Amino acid sequence: MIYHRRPQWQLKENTVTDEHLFLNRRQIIAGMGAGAGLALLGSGASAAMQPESPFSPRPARNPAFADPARPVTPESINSTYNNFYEFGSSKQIAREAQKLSTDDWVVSVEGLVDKPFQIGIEDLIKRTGVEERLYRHRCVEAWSMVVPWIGFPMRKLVDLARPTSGAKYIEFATFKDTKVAKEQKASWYPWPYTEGYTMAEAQNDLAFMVVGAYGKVLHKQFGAPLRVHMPWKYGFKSIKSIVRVRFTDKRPVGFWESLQKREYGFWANVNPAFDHPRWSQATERPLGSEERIPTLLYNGYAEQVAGLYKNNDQGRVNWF
Ligand SMILES: Nc1nc2c(c(=O)[nH]1)N[C@H]1C(S)=C(S)[C@@H](COP(=O)(O)O)O[C@H]1N2
Ligand SMILES: [Mo]
Repeated sequence: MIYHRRPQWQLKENTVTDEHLFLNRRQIIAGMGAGAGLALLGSGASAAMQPESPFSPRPARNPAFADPARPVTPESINSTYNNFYEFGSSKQIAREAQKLSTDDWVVSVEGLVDKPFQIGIEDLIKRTGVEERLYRHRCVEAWSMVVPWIGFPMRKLVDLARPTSGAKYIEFATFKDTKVAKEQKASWYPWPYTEGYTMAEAQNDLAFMVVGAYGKVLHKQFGAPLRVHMPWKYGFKSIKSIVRVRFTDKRPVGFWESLQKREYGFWANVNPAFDHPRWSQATERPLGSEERIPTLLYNGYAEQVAGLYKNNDQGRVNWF
């Protein structure tokens, strides 16, 4: 393992997150939408603060993924600033997301596998075990965060599923239930949300299945009870609230890719040198901070993942 090496891009101390900046941000948001904005954010925050069951014992932190070289984003910030379009297109969906019931959650494993099967989330966790990892997350909208996730390597899910030799890609799908997620009534979106990766990406050490954060069961707004985190890819690749895993020989077309493939390509690897048509990707704003910091190639994970793409056309690897 080489991950213990101190990253050379260790950032300056003045990027440290400060709670009072969060208060400023709340005031700014409240100012934008008059009273309604404040009420919405306030109620979202209180819903988000409902105590979630702690993992006990608290899973051990994997030392290979313990140094994100940036401060961990306070839970109070990133549990009230989310992208989860099923529940609305604003960032304040935490309250609405509480409608999701994660009881008796079953994940279906399908496609090019020895034998398709369904597995309950608790069974799944028993089979894989869990650990804590600190990961950076970079949204294509140019904000970022650091989260102490709890979960297991995606490779363990692949091993459990036993894909056939014909499987070239893995595809995940989010739940679809218009009674729970009102935005899924909007027919111009290709619901359910889906995302896919190559088998090599899925089996990379960094590819992570998430079931918790901050020592607790995953908040609903974070994508409970099971989501992906691919820390070297833009955030939209990290699909939430998964009900289906499918192995296939055809490259899957994700939710955002099918809407706008010029903006949200299959690879979507973080690359400060390639701008999104609407946002520069050169810098980012860590949540809770007003400062912009440089964005790093592969979100700083080049050492672990650059080898996956050596045969890609490097000029286009970012988006296509
Ligand atoms: N099902 C689903 N998964 C999703 C999204 C979504 O809208 N629906 N948004 C994506 C985007 S754009 C980002 S940046 C991250 C945000 O994760 P967070 O809200 O936990 O910060 O989730 C990703 N996964
Ligand atoms: Mo995103």
